Amino acid sequence: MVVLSQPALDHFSLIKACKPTGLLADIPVIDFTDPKAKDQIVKACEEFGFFKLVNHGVPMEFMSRIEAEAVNFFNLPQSVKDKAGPPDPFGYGSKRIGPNGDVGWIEYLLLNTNPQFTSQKTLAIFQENPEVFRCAVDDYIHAVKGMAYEILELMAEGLNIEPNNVLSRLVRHENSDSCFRLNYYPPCPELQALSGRNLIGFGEHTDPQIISVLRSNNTSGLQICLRDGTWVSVPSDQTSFFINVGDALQVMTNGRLNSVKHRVLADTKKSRVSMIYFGGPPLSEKIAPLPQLVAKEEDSLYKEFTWCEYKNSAYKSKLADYRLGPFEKT
Ligand code: GA4
Repeated sequence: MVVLSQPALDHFSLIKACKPTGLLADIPVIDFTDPKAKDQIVKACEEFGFFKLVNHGVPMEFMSRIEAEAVNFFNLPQSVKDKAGPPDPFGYGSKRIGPNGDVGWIEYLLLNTNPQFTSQKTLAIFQENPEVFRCAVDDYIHAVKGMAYEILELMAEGLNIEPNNVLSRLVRHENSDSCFRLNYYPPCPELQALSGRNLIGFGEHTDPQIISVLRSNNTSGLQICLRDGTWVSVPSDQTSFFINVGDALQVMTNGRLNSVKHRVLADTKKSRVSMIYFGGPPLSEKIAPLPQLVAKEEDSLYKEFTWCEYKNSAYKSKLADYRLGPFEKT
């Protein structure tokens, strides 16, 4: 990683554009209506920790509505947006990601999906157009949550573990610690002057939760890291969802499913809008490899921890850190 002296980009990370290379041509695509979906999901999550979901049944209207509202928000004057920030971790953020010095070419809104936790700051997000924006967010989250539950149930069936809600119940729980992120990556015309370099919108990381459901507009930028360490670009598809395995699911499956490392690069001309639902367990939930996936006690790769412990530790880390390290058995 190199930091170059293009004044506007002084504090941002630039990486050589020659590698990563091509598009991920054989990205796993799962048709939700296919009777073989459960086995394909497991295979994709073992190999990549990532797949694209088509025929998902979520109306395109829900996606367009929230995207339009998000664009409206991010186009508001800076002073208005700032009323909803800084993120604590919820609220509006610009450039700074997390509490430990990470930066990216990004603006975002982070929301708790549990309305019980709505703070004054997050209410400020909806200030300009409260009814319409809020409703678009609620409808979208509701639809995507339902889909995430179903994916986790198919996953349990594909893994042959019972009951089939052993994973989904954590995210379905009324105290599930789930959140929702709206990202806006502005175009960066200055980048053109630095041909051969890419600007990091959101640095490499894995998601700490169980499952992440991402949808973006038609601007590419998302890249995933394959098991051999190569980065590949994921072609954008605004009608589909992209699903990530999170750290907690890697632990529960004793490493069988892979929490995928990913990042986002900024574009010179087009803005990228993405929305991600992160399905997490309740804070008090104990996370450990599921006994059905561990033949002998000594095969268990991870120590047991509560989701609260994992989150506290995650919030002390930097984006690119390997957060599961302290929870591995030695
Ligand atoms: C990565 C996944 C989600 O976007 C997120 C991020 C969170 C934040 O932006 O506040 C974190 C990051 C994410 C992992 C490590 C910590 C926490 C920033 C950071 C440096 C909302 C999450 O849950 O973890």
